[in-house]
Amino acid sequence: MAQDRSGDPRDADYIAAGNAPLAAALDADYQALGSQLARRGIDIDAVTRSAADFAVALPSWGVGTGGTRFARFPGPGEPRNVFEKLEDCAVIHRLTGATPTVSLHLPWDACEDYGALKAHATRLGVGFDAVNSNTFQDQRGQRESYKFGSLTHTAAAVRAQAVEHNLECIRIGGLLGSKALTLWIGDGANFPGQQHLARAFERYLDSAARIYAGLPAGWRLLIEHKMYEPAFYATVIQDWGSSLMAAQALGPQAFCLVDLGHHAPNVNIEMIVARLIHAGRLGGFHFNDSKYGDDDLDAGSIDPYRLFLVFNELVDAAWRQVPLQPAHMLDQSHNVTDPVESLMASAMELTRARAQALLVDRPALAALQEANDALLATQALKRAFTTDVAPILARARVSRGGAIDPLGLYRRSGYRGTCAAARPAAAGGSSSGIV
Ligand code: LRH
Ligand code: MN
Repeated sequence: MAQDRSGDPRDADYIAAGNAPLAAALDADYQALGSQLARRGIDIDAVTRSAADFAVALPSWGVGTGGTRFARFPGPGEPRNVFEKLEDCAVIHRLTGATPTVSLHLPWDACEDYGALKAHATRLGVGFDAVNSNTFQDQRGQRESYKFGSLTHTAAAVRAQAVEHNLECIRIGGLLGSKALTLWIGDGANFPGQQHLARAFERYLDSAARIYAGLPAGWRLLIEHKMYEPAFYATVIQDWGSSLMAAQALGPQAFCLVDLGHHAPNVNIEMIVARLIHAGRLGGFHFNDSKYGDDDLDAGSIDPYRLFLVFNELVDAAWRQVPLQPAHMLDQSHNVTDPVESLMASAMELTRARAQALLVDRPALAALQEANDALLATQALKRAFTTDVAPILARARVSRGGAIDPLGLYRRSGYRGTCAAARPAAAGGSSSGIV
């Protein structure tokens, strides 16, 4: 019978005690899946080791309750500052074993002492992935407004301010051990004629080159495209083509970041991934899911087959020995769920999609593709996607000191309640805005 006492979900003994009652069933399921996969010529332990090595970065802005332009309904025990955000991220990593780093957003996560922040993270057992700049909001006391853009604004003073902010993000990231800057700007136009489409792109390239010049050796600039919002007619970096052109113009440290929610419905995102891999410019992902727009829903919650097909392209490239090190990051907004639970579920969905992609019989698929055997070729993918890899995922988590049932153990731990007591809610109830 699962342990029912509450405890610290980051505590190894608490996790082990929570796993104990579930271990025998996991062993039986793992053995059964192992013999099934062996009949398919697949070594289950090899897949489990690879699943255990998979890591995805957490969005610091994702551990607080998100909102829409209509409303935000804060949940209990919200993190009130970046230190508390890291504590929640550490819970997710301890229970899943798959989220060792956090992607910060500046100035949302600005603090007095980044040395203290780094020490806090080290104590919690987490590190830092890409830092995100923010020139899509005006901060209190800011000299120049970003109302009509930032890096592509017609006024040099505004562009200079935006460049300076990005260079400051690189400096802060350097203090924390980050090795990448994610550059997403909302610059664009709401009406035809409002902006000169070519000159705006030229201003982008000029400003981005000034940021690129500030990149330390070994750093990457991750250019994030987005079809629309906040601009509703034209966005300067609107699609993967604009992003790729910019990366190629800037230099070898510039790459393209694919946020799954930044495309028109039905766009073939795995095809975009294949093209960016071909161009040698696939720098990373913001994983989430969506049904209509940039909904920032939990990864794999709407279209898990699409997520599988994206990882199928990544695993296929690795099989073809294409050098590839994309930064895997989540970028979600949790409006109606406990953010810790959603981020754990999403980290597990990514690990699942990738583990399933590892089950594809690639030599057989290649032969079917060469033979134009469309039916058996697509069946080869479906067979992998429809394999229940849950025992592999659980065993991979345990091998990382994680939980067999992260969501169950998290709920039994009473962590959210503990946070609600320790973090009295800021006054002011539901406000608009995503974070
Ligand atoms: C833009 C975006 C970007 C972040 C923001 C929080 O929609 O995906 O990656 O800066 O969300
Ligand atoms: Mn994003």
